[in-house]
Amino acid sequence: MHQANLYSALRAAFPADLQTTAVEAIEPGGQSLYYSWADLEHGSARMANLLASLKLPEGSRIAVQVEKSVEAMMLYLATLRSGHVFLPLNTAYQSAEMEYFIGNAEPAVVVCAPGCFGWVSKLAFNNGVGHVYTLGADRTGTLLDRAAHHSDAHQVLARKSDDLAAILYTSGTTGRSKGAMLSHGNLLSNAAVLKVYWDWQAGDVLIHALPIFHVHGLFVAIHGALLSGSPMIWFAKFEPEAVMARFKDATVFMGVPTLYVRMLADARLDRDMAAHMRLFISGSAPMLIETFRAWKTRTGHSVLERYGMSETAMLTSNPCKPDARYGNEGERRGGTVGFALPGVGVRVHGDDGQPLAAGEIGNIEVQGPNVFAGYWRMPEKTAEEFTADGWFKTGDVGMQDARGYFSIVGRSKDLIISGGYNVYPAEVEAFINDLAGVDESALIGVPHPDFGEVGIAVIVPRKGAQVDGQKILDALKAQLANFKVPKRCYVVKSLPRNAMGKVQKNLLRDQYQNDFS
Ligand code: MLC
Ligand code: AMP
Repeated sequence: MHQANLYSALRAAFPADLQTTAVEAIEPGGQSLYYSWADLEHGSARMANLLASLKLPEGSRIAVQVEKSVEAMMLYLATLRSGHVFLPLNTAYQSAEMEYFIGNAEPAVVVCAPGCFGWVSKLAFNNGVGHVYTLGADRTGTLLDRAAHHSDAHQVLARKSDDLAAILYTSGTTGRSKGAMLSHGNLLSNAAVLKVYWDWQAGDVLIHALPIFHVHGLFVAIHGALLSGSPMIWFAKFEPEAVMARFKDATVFMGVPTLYVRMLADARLDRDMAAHMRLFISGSAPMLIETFRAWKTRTGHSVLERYGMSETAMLTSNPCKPDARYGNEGERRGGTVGFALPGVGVRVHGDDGQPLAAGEIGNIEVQGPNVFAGYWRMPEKTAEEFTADGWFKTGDVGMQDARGYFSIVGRSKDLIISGGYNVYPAEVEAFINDLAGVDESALIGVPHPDFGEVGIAVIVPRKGAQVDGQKILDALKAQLANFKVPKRCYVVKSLPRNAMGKVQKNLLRDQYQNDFS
């Protein structure tokens, strides 16, 4: 049953000549480092053999908080092939956040950046983790040292379709983060659908400039390229100028809207520069129609916007080209997220659970082979997020027009999406409320020209306490991932509340909506 292991499916798509380039990694100084398909196969085999030598129970969690590198991708592939569960963690997470993830997921192995070994290993060993390795962006660290002693041949472990491949932590509206459990079958079905829908071809070259600890960079981008045997041009960090300079050698680019906004800010972006490109894809956050139009005017390309989430991978997509099979004429409509992907059920229901007609706004619910198996060790939370007839409640609010295009118009979950990263107000507010002198707080999302949306904090001090907004921000910076830290903090006498006593965040959002305009 090898075929159900996602790695086997990816491996089967590698080109016949394994010595050709699979990844051109752009080093910090600008020089290129080339990895062949054989390097991916053998490098991941060595790491898989290292994991096998630890004699871990099948399905052990391998938690990874490292800078982006091709070796980090190999570690993901090694985890798949050895039948364990990959648990990627944002490099911005600090110790309180890491402690929660490690305590909750109970990984058998933690891999961290060499510079973080001191505090991460302490946390890990205190939580019963047996093995801690390091992996640096410059290919240093104990993971590669140890893996080098192992064979570069490895028999991929047989997996069933519903065996777990990865856990992605995603915060909840209340309480702590939940680990979305994704199976080999979830990920492979989604990758296979996107391969056809986005018309991946041998000859495509993907510019990979996203982080690899979330769905977009880890699954959508990497699976897309590997499953079509397409090489990648690999940037550890997004730099607009360096990325645009490689459009001439590439065909596909994926980014969150902020990346497009930043490239548009460069006056050199024009049709000539983008002439070799076939497809620009955006997702993870809404792309403003102004950005969509500006990109079309400057480059001649209509960005293909798609919609997905950690629990489900990709759900809807604008078309890549006209395709009668899917009943579309190929038009990519700005401001929409396109059609339900083949095999994926997407519906809009009212709060009463009844289906809504075209054009009516309601809750987006989904179903399909891509939908996750549930939240790690949280059966009650999992049950709450599904309807009685088995559809997953996305927490997104939207509509479907008469032609079948879906649009996301809001969220029923209290969530801010900033530069493509999710910020859960409840989590940040809990940290703020614990600070000295704070009585209560509200974190709200407001429009921002670069990040699309950013969080700002509105806080009420305790009676008689002197609270300084900047000091609050400094204190948060020391405890929270940087993208969760509010961009501004306002101290007020009270928060607006409705008759039920609930904070009226909509009024606060109205009040501060032009803060960054
Ligand atoms: C960085 N900062 C952010 C931020 N990124 N603040 C808010 N939101 C963000 N996204 C902070 C920095 O710490 C810094 O703070 C200040 O803002 C300026 O940072 P910068 O130098 O401009 O940031 P940079 O390093 O260039 O990163 C920006 C970015 C990055 C847009 C390249 O955020 C990014 O890679 N975003 C992509 C996220 C992503 O891949 N999402 C996919 C999720 S999957 P200070 O205080 O230090 O100055 C998903 C499902 C799906 O959602 O459908 O795909
Ligand atoms: P995450 O939990 O990080 O996977 O984020 C998933 C959420 O990102 C979704 O529930 C949506 O709210 C949002 N999202 C993803 N893609 C889009 C898009 N194209 N437009 C609007 N929102 C999006």
